[in-house]
Amino acid sequence: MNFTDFEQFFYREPFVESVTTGGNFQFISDEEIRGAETFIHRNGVNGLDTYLSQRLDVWKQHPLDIAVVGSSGVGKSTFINCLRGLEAEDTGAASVGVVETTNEPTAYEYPDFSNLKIWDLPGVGTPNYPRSSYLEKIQFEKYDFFLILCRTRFTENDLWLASEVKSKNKRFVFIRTNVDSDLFNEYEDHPTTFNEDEVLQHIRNNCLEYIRPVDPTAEVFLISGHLKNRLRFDFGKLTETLMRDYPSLKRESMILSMSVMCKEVLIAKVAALHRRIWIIASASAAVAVVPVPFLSLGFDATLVMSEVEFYKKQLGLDQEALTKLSQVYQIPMQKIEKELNEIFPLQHLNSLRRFVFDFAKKQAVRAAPGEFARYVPYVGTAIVSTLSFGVCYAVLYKILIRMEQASLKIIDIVIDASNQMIQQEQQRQALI
Ligand SMILES: Nc1nc2c(ncn2[C@@H]2O[C@H](COP(=O)(O)OP(=O)(O)OP(=O)(O)O)[C@@H](O)[C@H]2O)c(=O)[nH]1
Ligand SMILES: [Mg+2]
Repeated sequence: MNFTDFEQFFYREPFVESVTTGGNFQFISDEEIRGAETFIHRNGVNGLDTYLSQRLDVWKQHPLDIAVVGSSGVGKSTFINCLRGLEAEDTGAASVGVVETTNEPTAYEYPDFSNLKIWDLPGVGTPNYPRSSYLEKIQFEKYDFFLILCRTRFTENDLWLASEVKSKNKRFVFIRTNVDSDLFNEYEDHPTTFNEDEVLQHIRNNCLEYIRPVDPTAEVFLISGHLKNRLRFDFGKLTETLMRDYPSLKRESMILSMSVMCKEVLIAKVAALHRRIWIIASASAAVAVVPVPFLSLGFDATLVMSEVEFYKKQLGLDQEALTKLSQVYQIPMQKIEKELNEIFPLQHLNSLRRFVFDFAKKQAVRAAPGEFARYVPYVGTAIVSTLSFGVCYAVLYKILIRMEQASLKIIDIVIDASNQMIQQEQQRQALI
């Protein structure tokens, strides 16, 4: 598809469903419905735009503190860097190495979202951190979630911590790091009978034998903490677990703070971003129903543009994220550009403002407000029937779904590249 064909196709494309969620979004939470209804009841439409725009940023005020715990050398710092999308040598990365040691609790913020902190904590049972004073010393109460890491087997101290966390009704998971090097060693030892799935199952069973007496339902996630392996093993399932079961705003905060690293995170992000669209469309319409002379299109450009830029960043399609990806997985930028051409050409991604305005103008001609009737009960006909609501909704929805497809494509490219890197590494090792 050439560039003009893409544009024609994009503008005419009907509302397609999200690829990752199959369109199965929970549109509006009860809290949000009540909030908007109460506001309109008390104040009418005036000021609704400000009220709703503020709602968009509420997740940033919900701090989340995740604790990463484990004995020295199990790979805590490496794992934290991987979660934050960083390699050991990147600026702001946690120090990693055979002699670097976590001596006291250290917080690592997410590059763009300071509300989410990952804490690198010393393991239990060292001279400075005996069991008797451990919980107090690490300020146990402040953490929302505990990730307990081991490299070979979970120790008595790890299991003690898990039972303490459980008894205080906090959440935890067990993580077994270094499975990449275990697999490699197994391959070296038994090249003729080697079977990756069997080895992984064996490691899993071995860990569960230790864990289950403490918690019969506990799971263990097998991972490699190295960034290039983050699409392998149980990393996706682990991030899914990390995003589940918080009160709604904390959950939104967790989802929007994570870097998009696998399909599981992408699914959660697209659903969370989709839930914001009606808010922006309503805010934009609330401005439009109050007559503003030069806003003939009735379209709150600033709000819409900042949301579209937010999508780009959230779904890992900004220049910085793509460049990083191209470096880590050794994928030439031209390949990324070529693959994205049919979905969302980089040209458009890099000059979104022009693209969005062009799209909004074309969309305004064919807007069909009836499509949005389901929102009438929440914000009223005065808002939903405006051209602004329809245009805004269509623009945001279509761009979100397109970016979702682009992000999925990138994940596929990365999986291929990562498999190739593994094969090359195995061949290189075989020659040594
Ligand atoms: N192959 C492989 N190596 C790993 C993995 N995780 C960590 N390493 C390596 O193990 C070494 C120790 O990792 P760190 O992340 O520094 O371990 P730590 O738990 O932070 O150690 P302390 O700070 O001393 O408690 C480093 O050389 C890492 O590169 C993994 O999943 N796979
Ligand atoms: Mg460390």
